[in-house]
Amino acid sequence: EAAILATSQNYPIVPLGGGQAYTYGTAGFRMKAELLAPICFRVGLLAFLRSAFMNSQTIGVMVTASHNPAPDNGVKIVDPMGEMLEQDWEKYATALVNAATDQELVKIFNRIASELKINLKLPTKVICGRDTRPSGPKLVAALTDALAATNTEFINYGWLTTPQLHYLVRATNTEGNPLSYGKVSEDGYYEKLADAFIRAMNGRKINGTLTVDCANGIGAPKLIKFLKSLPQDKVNFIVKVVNDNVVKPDVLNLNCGADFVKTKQRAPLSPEPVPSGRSCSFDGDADRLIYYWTDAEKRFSMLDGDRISSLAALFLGNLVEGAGLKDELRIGVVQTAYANGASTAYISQHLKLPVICTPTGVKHLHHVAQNFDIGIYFEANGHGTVLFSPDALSALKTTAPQSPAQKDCLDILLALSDLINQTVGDAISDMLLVEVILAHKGWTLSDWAMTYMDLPNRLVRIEVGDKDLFKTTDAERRLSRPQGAQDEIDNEVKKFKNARSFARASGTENACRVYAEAATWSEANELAERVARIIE
Ligand code: NG1
Ligand code: ZN
Repeated sequence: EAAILATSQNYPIVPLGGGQAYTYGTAGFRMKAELLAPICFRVGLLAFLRSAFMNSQTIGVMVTASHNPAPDNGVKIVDPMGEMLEQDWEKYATALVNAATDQELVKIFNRIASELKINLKLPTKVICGRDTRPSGPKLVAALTDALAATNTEFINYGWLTTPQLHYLVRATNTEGNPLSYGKVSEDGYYEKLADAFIRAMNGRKINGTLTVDCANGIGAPKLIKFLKSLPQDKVNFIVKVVNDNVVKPDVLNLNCGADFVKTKQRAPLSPEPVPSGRSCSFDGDADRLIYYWTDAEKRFSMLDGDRISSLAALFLGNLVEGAGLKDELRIGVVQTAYANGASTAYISQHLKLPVICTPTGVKHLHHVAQNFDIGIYFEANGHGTVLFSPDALSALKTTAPQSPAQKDCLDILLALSDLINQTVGDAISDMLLVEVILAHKGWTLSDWAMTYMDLPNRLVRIEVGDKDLFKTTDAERRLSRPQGAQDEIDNEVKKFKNARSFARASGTENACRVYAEAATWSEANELAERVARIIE
């Protein structure tokens, strides 16, 4: 306690003006990096409490601002199984960070400990990673000070992608037990992926070169390490890594990366695209993935999170059928309201798989996906993964194949359960999944895009006086407040064919978002503008 009080003096919290408080949002705490050191110190205290509360299990802390501009940074906590911090604890994070003085901080710290009956004498352990932002080391230093003040064992892994940190947290907590997630090292992560990738390929060949835009972020050096660890005699995977400048801080996420490609609906400004070449983009911490190509006429086509999700659903559904487990394993897909309506129709009507819609933010999707034996979830922005339940894993391991074809399906499914990150969306792992599927199907990106036609759509960001006036129901698809607004939206939607539109307050920015889709581009635009006028 004395140590906390003494160290805390070095990290005075900067009050936000206008009665505003810091909040632990969808992505933890995220803002201009200058404000973050005291927040990281306090998040360190919370990580200590969480580790003690979880009976000395290891907790992770990731320092990153993902796809946001280089001057931003952020910090978030990873739970023992590699999942995001349990939602119930977000309020404790918010309470600690908003304590106005050092004394109040200690008071809140003690109040949380006694409220949750946490034994503060237990040994505790925290591991951390950070992206390539230059502000990272100072923020990790603040975290280190908090962990020293609480006598917490601490490993700083330095540069990691976000999903690598999630991997390491789970691997640490399952080390030496039958559910071991892999070796507790960065190399262990590459070994696990490389081995699973080769098994999942099952002798198939990959066509052509894949160009990977790493957003000038952490994905670049990590992807290069992975490729070095991949035995080239076992799989012919030719990758060209571009936008890999992690030395010049201001180019991070600048005119490149998954968020740029998805929101601007265009290829990165550089390099010049190879006509009809296969490309994909990671975001700044390598947890999002978007595929695309530009044809000889310079027409751009994109395959986003909804496309990855429906591709995975198609392939996994066929494998489960081929493995003879169709009646045993429940496959389902989880999306948000931003998923293109054509993808929802394709999955539910053509693939005949259940689709569930949840509020925005991967933690919501993740939890719902866990209710399936094979739960596929992606946000349209390219963040997502596929979860295999313990029942699914044991069925795959214990089913005795009656034919070589059935054995192949079982082997490939098991390989995919190792290849696909089970903790969080992972651009490297998801990219390998897509490459496996395309190789098995012998598909180009345009073959993949032909599975269905996306509905034209438009997303608009609207500055509003107070976004908290906007409340939603039905997984954010309808407004319950302000009163009457939803009736007005319904009234506009009615006037268009195949149309859908909704408005909600952003969870990460001080703004509202309006989404609209319709049968044609001009109608989607027109509908978005009309609904935007209702919101303004
Ligand atoms: P908000 O700002 O709540 O719409 C955005 C993205 C989400 C999610 C979070 C966290 C859209 C429309 N929204 O949320 O998908 O990724 O950021 O990064 O893309
Ligand atoms: Zn990210």
